[in-house]
Amino acid sequence: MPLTGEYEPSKAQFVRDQVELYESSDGMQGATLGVLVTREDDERVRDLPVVILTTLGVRSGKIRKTPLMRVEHEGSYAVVASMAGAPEHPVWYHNVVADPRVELQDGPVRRDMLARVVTEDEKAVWWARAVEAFPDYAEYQRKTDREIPVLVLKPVVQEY
Ligand code: F42
Repeated sequence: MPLTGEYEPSKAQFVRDQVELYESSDGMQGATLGVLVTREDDERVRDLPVVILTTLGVRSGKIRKTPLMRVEHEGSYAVVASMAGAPEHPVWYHNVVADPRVELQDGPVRRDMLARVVTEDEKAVWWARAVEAFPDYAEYQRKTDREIPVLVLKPVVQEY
């Protein structure tokens, strides 16, 4: 069941713009982030895939939308509350902890999902997948004492 409510765009212009472009182009535009990736002796800018997470504002109850790096494995996704290694969690993380019903848009496909914070071995597996998808996560974790949370999203199975 899709989340309902009034959409409140982010205060951050680049976030608002990317969400707008992503949604208005049905995920065909604004769906990547240009990242300088250095691997062994190869360094180049790669366009890495981005998804849009929709959450319910924990205070406002409004619909909030956040671009995040795409980390997918066999139909499940991880979202990483990295906030570029800032000392505090991003606001969207608190929204999801308060209400795990989220929507995820991956390109043209939007799905209802349930989110769960993962820990220990399960987190280690998803963290490795996340760093593979977006190497900067490793750098972000190195630069902060905050343990960067990882949440796994699984599609909601419609009961009939
Ligand atoms: N951020 C990540 O943490 N991980 C990523 O993988 C990631 C990838 C990414 C790719 C592309 C891109 O353009 C941005 C990317 N970001 C990534 C940044 C991400 O989109 C967010 O900007 C960032 O994580 C910060 O999230 P935030 O939720 O803290 O955003 C702030 C700026 C924000 O939008 N604040 C809103 C505002 O209006 O100030 C409030 C949003 C909100 O949910 N409010 C709550 C409510 O009830 O409505 C109340 C919250 C409260 O406690 O007051």
